[in-house]
Amino acid sequence: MSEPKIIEIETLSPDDPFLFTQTPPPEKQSIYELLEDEIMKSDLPDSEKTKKLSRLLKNREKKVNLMITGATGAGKSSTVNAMFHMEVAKIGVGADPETAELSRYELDNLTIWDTPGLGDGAAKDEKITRSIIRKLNEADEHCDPLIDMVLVVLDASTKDLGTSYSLINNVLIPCLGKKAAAERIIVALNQSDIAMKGAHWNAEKNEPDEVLSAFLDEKAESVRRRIRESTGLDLRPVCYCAGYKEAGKSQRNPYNLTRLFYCIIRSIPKDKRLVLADNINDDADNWMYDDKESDYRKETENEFFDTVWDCIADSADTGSEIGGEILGIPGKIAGGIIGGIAGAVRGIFSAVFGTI
Ligand SMILES: Nc1nc2c(ncn2[C@@H]2O[C@H](COP(=O)(O)OP(=O)(O)O)[C@@H](O)[C@H]2O)c(=O)[nH]1
Ligand SMILES: [Mg+2]
Repeated sequence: MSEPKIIEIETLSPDDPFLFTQTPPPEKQSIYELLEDEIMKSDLPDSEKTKKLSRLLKNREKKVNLMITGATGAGKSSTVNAMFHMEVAKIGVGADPETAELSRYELDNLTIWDTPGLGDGAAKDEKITRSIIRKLNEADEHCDPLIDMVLVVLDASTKDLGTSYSLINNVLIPCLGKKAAAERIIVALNQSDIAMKGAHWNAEKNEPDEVLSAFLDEKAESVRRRIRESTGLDLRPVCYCAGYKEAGKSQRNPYNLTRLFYCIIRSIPKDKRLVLADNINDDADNWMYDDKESDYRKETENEFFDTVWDCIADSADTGSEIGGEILGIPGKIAGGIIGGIAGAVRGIFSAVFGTI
């Protein structure tokens, strides 16, 4: 399993002084390498291969920055650990966040900004809020917003969500503006398993029974209403369970992590999504249980296939895709490579998700 390459406490100073790197363990083959292989293996003319490889290389430079925020103990670290190939610090015990500044975790081109929880005192809250606002206003080297999306983790098992509402309604949405907020904020209700104090959770199937499902729907609806009434923005929360694995104790697998991951990839710019494919946690148990409202694993795979196609195809290929005859030879070009690419994407996800 890969480990985060860089772990650092964000100092919010402009010149990032504390960068240190660990030697990464041997890598599994990345999606970029698989795609490179497919392009090389294809019967495309050499000039086409070169064009496609160049596009792929450009795409490989993309970076994704996710911010994860919410109250202390909501399950932010657990969520990141379950979803990605990184062990994010310790899973918190106790209520005291170590620092009032943001922590940064990096794995390849994926950076996660973890904010300490709010609600541990007004002075601390103000400091954290200011750090969040500054980070959300930061631009990357292309003058695009640095933070691609914000995941707000709420604890479904608590009645007191006041601090989280205040964070969403008074900080995140006003800071991003309504349009960007609609696209880039995901509200997620974690700890669905213990939302009714542990009752109505079917441990064998690792899913809520009907009573708990209805309770969670109502909880999600009430969160949605609170945000809409205050900001006019309609965000539909995802109920899930990050699960836990503690040595010597019973283990609980994640639930609906597939749905959450699917929402996350859809919320980040299309040309950056491959970064996530490369860093997804490949423990199949983490992706086995969900509400089956949709086939999230299949949809995720499709989403990535579209992304890959967009990233290496050019206008001639696209023309051939729709027109077929219009461009003649490019039609063949598209056909000659599309199967290999679909296979590579499917291969990655069957390995990660276990089946498909
Ligand atoms: N029952 C249950 N416990 C969870 C879940 N997610 C996290 N936890 C537990 O909640 C506690 C706080 O989690 P942590 O990830 O450190 O929260 P953070 O402070 O938001 O980073 C830990 O003891 C976790 O094991 C979940 O989905 N279900
Ligand atoms: Mg944490």
